[in-house]
Amino acid sequence: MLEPALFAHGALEGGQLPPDISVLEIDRVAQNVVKSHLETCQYTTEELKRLAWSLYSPEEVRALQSKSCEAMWQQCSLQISNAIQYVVEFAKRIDGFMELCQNDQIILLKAGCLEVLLIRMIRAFNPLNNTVLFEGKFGGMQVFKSLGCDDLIGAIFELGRTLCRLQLSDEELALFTAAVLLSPDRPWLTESKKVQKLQDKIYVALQHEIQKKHSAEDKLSKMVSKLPLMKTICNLHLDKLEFFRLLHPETAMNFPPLYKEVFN
Ligand code: CLR
Repeated sequence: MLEPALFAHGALEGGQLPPDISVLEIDRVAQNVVKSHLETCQYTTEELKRLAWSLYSPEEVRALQSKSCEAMWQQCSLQISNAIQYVVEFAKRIDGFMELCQNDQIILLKAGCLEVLLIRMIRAFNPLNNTVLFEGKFGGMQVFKSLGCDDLIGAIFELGRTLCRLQLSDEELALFTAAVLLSPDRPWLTESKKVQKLQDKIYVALQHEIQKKHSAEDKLSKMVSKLPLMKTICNLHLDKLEFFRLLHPETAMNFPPLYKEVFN
């Protein structure tokens, strides 16, 4: 997804709604998406605030760094797989998602769930010390050294930092992740028009939400401008996974089923 079609014809300028969408409907969409997000975000804001104090000690960092590449990949894929389960649950609770054909549901989840995780990551990312939540504690980029993917990790942390600067609220996060999930331009969708309609409403709701505090055009375009970096990260992840599979086929075979299913 690059520019949502809505921006192209200026339907959103000046706070106007497209003629076929009512304020009531937009409120309903926003409420549903925000509720779904809060019910499935894995960690509450309070939990994360408490956890921010538990950092990996230098000894623990050293221990993680001296793990084998295979063991660390296994651990990361398990964490990612757990987090994906929550994204799947989020998708299912978004009005309209379950009404799409099963084929399209799977396509949207497979294509979008890492992007959603990367956006969700900002809740569990501390830009003050450049750390992220991993297995219950916060750690910096060094923690992931044994993966042998410094470029990928570097890109993920860079994204974390730039997204944090936008200071997204949980409402904005909820609507942005829903919009990313419901991208009508994913390859092989059979009912992309239906997906487009759902995404349009979500973007209007997001616009509406941002306008409560900021000039919406500005913040929304900044959010949308991070999508290419996310796509790059997703492709880099697939490259690394493919390479890892070649080197360590037995370990890759034992990755969590959900992780394998989404990224096969
Ligand atoms: C993202 C937000 C979710 C909870 C969550 C679970 C697993 C975390 C992930 C967050 C952020 C990125 C993360 C991941 C586990 C491993 C991965 C820390 C916090 C790092 C960047 C390593 C990536 C390794 C590659 C091989 C993909 O709600």
